Amino acid sequence: MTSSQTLLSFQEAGVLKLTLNRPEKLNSFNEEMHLALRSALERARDDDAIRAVLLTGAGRGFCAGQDLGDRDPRKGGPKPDLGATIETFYNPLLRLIRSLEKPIICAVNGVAAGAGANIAFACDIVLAAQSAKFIQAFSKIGLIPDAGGSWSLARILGEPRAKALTLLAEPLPAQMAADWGLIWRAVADDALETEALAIANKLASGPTKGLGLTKRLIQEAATSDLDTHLDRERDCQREAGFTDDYAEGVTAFLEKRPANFTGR
Ligand code: LHQ
Repeated sequence: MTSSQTLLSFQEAGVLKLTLNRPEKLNSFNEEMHLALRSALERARDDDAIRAVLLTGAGRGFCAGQDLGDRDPRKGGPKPDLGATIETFYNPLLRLIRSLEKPIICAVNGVAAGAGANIAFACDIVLAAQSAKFIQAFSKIGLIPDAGGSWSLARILGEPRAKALTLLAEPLPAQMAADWGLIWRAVADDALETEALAIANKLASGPTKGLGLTKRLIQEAATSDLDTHLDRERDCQREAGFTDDYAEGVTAFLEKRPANFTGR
């Protein structure tokens, strides 16, 4: 199933596989790809049959951030309002990724630069091919790390590494990204697709409500105190306990058989 030439979309067994598809531009974002990705994620949010999303890139790159050819300064004209681009495209995308109550698996198949790297870091489980690298390319063109990068890098890595990565814009190899806790795993290039799909399939046949609430709680932890968070755990556990999947999980355990979760 293809929704746009710039984004390949394929749905099977509860997994929505999305492939950024501008390989000749290392899958950098133009408006069309932004809109296609946003509407695909909105569909994932609204369609109960979709229980996990797998995001990857076509060709040798994952995503090189914004298409820099879109605003060629050599053409003259007024200076662009990049804040408007962030407000219109990147911030809604990041909010969709983070608020989707279904797991998003990201398979970083090659270089991830600028917003491309930070979109990957916003996903829930990130696998990268050993040959992939992450580049905070922003400082090379006089910009600041966007797509949530200045937030996520500071939180995950702490100031020293976050500052060096963003100020120097040196490539971070996939294995080091894994060693630093920025991603889940670096895997052999030829194993990436299979391993990412296996994780997506596993999560798509999991207890979707409980997984979604888990994602939300882990994210909220960054900005809440323990007391508040204990209350949130109580509320979310109550919600999880009302699901059919909880009853099925316990029944399956007692009957010594694999659970058959339906996502309800
Ligand atoms: C590209 C791009 C690209 C267009 C490779 N655009 N063509 C938000 C708000 C508003 C505005 C600004 O930005 C943002 C957020 C951002 O993401 S800012 C950061 C934007 N991204 C970058 O600065 C990265 C630019 N790309 C690179 O530095 C390199 O291409 C990397 C390091 C990613 C890969 O290097 P190589 O493996 O050597 O590949 P390459 O440079 O030869 O690229 C291959 C082709 O892809 C090439 O086209 P060509 O026609 O010459 O074969 C590039 O021009 C094109 N391409 N990135 N972002």
